[in-house]
Amino acid sequence: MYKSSYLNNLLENVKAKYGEQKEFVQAVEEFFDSMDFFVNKEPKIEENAILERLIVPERIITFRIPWVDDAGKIQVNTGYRVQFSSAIGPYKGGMRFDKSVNLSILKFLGFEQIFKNSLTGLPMGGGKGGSDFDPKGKSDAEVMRFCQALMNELYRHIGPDTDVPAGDLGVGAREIGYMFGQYKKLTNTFTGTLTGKGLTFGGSLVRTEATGYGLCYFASEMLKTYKNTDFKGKKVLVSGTGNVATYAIKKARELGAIIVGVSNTRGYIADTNGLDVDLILDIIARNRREFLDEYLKIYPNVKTGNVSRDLWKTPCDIALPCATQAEINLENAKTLKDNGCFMVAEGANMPCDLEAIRFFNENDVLFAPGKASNAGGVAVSGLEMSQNSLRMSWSFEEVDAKLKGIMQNIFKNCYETAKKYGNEKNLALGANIAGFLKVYEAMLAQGVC
Ligand code: 2IT
Repeated sequence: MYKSSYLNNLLENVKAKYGEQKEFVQAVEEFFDSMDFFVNKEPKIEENAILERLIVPERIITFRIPWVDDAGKIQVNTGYRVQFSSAIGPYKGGMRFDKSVNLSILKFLGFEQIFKNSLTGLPMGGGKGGSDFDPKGKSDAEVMRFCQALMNELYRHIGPDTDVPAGDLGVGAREIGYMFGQYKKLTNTFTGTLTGKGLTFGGSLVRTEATGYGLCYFASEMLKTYKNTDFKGKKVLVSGTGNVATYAIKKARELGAIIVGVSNTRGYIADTNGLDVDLILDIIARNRREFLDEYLKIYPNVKTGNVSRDLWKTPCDIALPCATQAEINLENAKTLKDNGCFMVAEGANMPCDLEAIRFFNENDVLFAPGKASNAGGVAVSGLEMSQNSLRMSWSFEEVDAKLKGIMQNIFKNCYETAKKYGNEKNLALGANIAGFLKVYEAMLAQGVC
């Protein structure tokens, strides 16, 4: 129950109307947790129905994706693009290909993206899309035909000043390349309509590393500000073996951390003396799926198990959940705290559930919400858009320095906002209010639309 009856009524309506969209409802509730006293201080929010408007996407496109597999059989998937908010810029956000994809997940991701993109300081609205296509076991030719079939419909809804998709789970440089090729063919234009492109056709250096590196830059600011320390000698757990986890592991190690546990969907490995990071990175690059088996062949004595979330039972100083949503529940959160973990920074989108977040904030575990700490990926996407518009490309060092500056600014903005509103340790509060303010002012200025 909130103090604000406006928020209570709204949340009740959201639950009544979208009750079955549990991921979306959690994302809204997590955001409302930060809005309670703020909506009373700012009566214009209610007067202008800002939150009522913000929780309904401007547009949702759902479409059929028919494609032909290698056996000549016709397959049909569902495609989506949730164009959530264009208050501060063209819709911007990734495409996710995974069999779990549904409207609830894409609405939660699109909603988060509004505030995340706002926090980057770049002019990007919020959007998200994807398909229930399962890339596992598909041939390269099948992935290409699927991406082309998807773009045959999506192309009419996107554009460099309208909506700029990128990657997310299951969508990397290969998929972006195929989608870009088809978009270019259908529109007869060569524009920066997708980000995460290959380096030979408009992609930005550091886009691949950006989310994981950005997470570590943000976490470094937390360590410095709250604890007057850094990553050196800290024991770190990282979940996931995807793009975010890979570069988080790499950067954390570079900054002096000891990686004591890693997981994928099949289980985890842990060694409180530190895992062999070079070997981990080498296996991930070659054979992600057999990651645990390969590692265990060489280090048969490390601790292991086939339940991914048991990773969180490993004693650590810092946890970086980088796999996917709902990886850390209340029980995992309590175990982390009991075993000495003092800081959790989200690399994935919403890996901690609402009870876990509330537990961290109430029990003196520093917590960074993904919309702030994983914003590095979309920030470099924004820099890719700038480079495309300028018809220029910046060096690795230039983009990396800009990324670092953006992550430091996001931290500062979240921290100072949290402090201003009475709880300097609550970065979720800071991120939600700071991200919201820019969107809110833009919505007020643009009238009822
Ligand atoms: O969750 C995210 O921020 C992303 N998947 C990146 C989106 C983007 O447009 O680069």
